[in-house]
Amino acid sequence: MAPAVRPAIGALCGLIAAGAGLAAAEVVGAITRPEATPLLVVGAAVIDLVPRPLKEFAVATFGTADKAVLLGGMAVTLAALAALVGSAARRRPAIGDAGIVLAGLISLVAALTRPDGGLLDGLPSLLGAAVAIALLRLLIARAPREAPRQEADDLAPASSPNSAKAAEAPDATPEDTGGFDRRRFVLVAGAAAAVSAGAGACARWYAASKAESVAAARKITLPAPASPAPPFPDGADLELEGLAPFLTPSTAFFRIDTALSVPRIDATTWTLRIHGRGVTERQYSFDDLLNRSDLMERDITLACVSNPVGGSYIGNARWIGVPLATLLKEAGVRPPTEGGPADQLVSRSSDGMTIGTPVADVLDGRDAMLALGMNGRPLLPEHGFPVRMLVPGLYGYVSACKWIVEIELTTFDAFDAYWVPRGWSDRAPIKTQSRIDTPTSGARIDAGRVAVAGAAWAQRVGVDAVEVRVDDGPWRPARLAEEDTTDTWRQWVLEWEAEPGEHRLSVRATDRNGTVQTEDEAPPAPDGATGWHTIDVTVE
Ligand SMILES: Nc1nc2c(c(=O)[nH]1)N[C@H]1C(S)=C(S)[C@@H](COP(=O)(O)O)O[C@H]1N2
Ligand SMILES: [Mo]
Repeated sequence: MAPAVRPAIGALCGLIAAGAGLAAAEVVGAITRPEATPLLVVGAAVIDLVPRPLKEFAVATFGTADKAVLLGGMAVTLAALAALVGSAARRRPAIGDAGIVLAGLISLVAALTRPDGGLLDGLPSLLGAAVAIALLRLLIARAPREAPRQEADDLAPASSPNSAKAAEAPDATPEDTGGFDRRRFVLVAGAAAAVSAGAGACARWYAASKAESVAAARKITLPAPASPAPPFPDGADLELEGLAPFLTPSTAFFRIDTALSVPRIDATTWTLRIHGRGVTERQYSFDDLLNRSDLMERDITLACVSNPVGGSYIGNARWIGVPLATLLKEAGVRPPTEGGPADQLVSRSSDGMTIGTPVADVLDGRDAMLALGMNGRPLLPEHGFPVRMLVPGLYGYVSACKWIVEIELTTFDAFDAYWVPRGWSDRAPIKTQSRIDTPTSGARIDAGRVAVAGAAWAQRVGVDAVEVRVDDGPWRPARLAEEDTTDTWRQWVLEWEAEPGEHRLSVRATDRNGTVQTEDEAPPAPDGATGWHTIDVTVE
């Protein structure tokens, strides 16, 4: 029997080779495009491919940490596969090559099929795979071999605890063929691991500093908007403990998107192209938009269709932007009712997201905008810097394209936006909803007077009433905070004399048309959750 490498050593070789491959890819990616490195492109492909139920499960279980969970899961899976391939490659080096080629191919295909990708995006995957193959072969060739057990036993009696090989490594066993082999291997493997870790870290650091310099180009001063929003009325924010503030700070604003790494866009080179049916093609730079004389400022509440009843994927901010209707009319867009040939506006982002919005909604007089600012500052990268779209009354996935670079006028018949083939409705107005913020579900509270408070929204129409029900009691009207606009959420509070025991609280809103929020429970898919937010509390 030929001397063999132990499975654990093979697995270690596989791990180091995989790490070195990823590090090499990071180095190449840092120079070409950091978004095109294997973990990110494969992760992005996974996000695009997961079936709706799994995506819903991930959002429901991990919330906005879903991306970290995905990357972590991929790292663990990759490590396990690398160990397997490495240990198989001990006897059959071709298996090692094949495993890495396969991984490289998956990564290559993922990189080249990214909507924002170019041919250069294949480089990190290719070079990473080449480095991993070469290193795995080298490590396996250098790995210490154990003699078949029979021979080893014959040799064993000669070695004593004081012999050189036992002293050099505490876990050395009599099967080792020699200290020299082992030391060489430890050196080579250790060096490979250290160089990979160092190079990977440097590449990451370099990519991040490049992104920072792009962000520095963001030292932009927003001009005073021609149409400012009046300060929101006194009393729109009840300022109660546990109640979400009326205006959501940008850093606390929910973030929902498919971008594994936040696109870093240089505003000085950014352009927006408007084209398609019934328009004269136009192109705008960031300065074109910033210097317009018709900037408007509006408070608009943005909700995600994935928001479960009572959930937190909703926020309210003060946005500054260009009136989208004006911009479109300049390009010749007419509403379908006036003979316009397009009924769908498709916005595209730098990372290839497509979002379809009814042209009629954008042109019906609501404050649809291309937002340049959020809460008095340029947009944060996470929320779409340099420019995003907003259309009051529509869920984010059919209206709020971040990192927007293109607007195409087309029809709903001709084009399905990203989420439509994935099982979500092509039209999705925000449904009337209400939420109890305080007390929280499962809370233990003291008997006596308790402020039950939350928010309600019925965008475009306005909230006219909110009622709270305790156990099987009657619906009691809550006190409404002042209304800012019909496009913002509205706070409410009910003073409740809480008596000891277990209690169940429910809330429902009524809009200005007199329509009561439906009790029927619907999940987020395909077009938004419904039902009454209900919580249980213990009063002591
Ligand atoms: N480019 C891009 N824009 C996007 C998305 C996305 O995945 N990519 N997600 C949309 C969805 S589903 C929502 S709810 C809003 C969320 O905006 P926010 O992250 O700023 O809160 O952005 C929308 N715009
Ligand atoms: Mo969303």
